[in-house]
Amino acid sequence: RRLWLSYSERSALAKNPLACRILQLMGEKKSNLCVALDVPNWSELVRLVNLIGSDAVVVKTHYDYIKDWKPSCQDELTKLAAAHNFIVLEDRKLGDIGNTIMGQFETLTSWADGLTMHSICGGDSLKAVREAKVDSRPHGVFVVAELSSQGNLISAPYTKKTTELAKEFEDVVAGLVAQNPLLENEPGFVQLTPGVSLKAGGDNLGQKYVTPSDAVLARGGDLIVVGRAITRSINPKETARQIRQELWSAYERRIAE
Ligand code: 5IU
Repeated sequence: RRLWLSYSERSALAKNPLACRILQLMGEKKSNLCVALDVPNWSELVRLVNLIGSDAVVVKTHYDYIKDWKPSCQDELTKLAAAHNFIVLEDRKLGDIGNTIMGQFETLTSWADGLTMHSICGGDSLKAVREAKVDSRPHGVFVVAELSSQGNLISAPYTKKTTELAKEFEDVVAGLVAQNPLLENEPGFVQLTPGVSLKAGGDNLGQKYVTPSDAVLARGGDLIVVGRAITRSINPKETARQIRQELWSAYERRIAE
């Protein structure tokens, strides 16, 4: 079962190269923290990366959140990723016809290791990812199976169909973005779980939060996305360390069960 195996054991079972690399790096760094850097400008992103880059396995970006993003940021981010040994996930949530997705995937993987994507357009959009011409670095997509936001429109059948597509396209799908353990018998996939903060609750625009330990133990998350709890902390480094610690000890409890 996925939840009882260690990340290192699971890296050998992954069919997608990015999933394999993420699972391996989680074991090496002893971290299951993905930091979401939704910050208004590039200098703020660099400042935060230099503070928390060593604690995170994955840095999740929304490049279009950053007001002064320019093409040179791509190279700079690649250098920061190498210096702090993290993987870059652009949370672009692709969701279009196959041909469009193929072009977007080819362009964005010039700097992002992974991309998020919606399954709304069906199997052929994943076939497009499979057929995209990319460099030899490990790449893959995280497909949105569930959302953390209040009142979102994803239905149970949509979630189920999305998990089936992930299995059908296991070579390109690194995992699912999900709030519940959907692929319990598939240890090669990584469950990316956002909507996590120090305390349960939410914000005033529909985001819902669970705690770090609930994300790992109750929700089955492998790689846990934490944004504002860290980026808006008065001491981001200290908060990142604390959350990293909470996430990792929850994972250790999970595999010891
Ligand atoms: N994100 C979610 N929920 C989702 C998906 C993505 O919060 O269901 I799919 C993204 C949005 C944001 C980050 O970039 O994860 C969470 O940020 P906060 O921890 O600041 O809420």
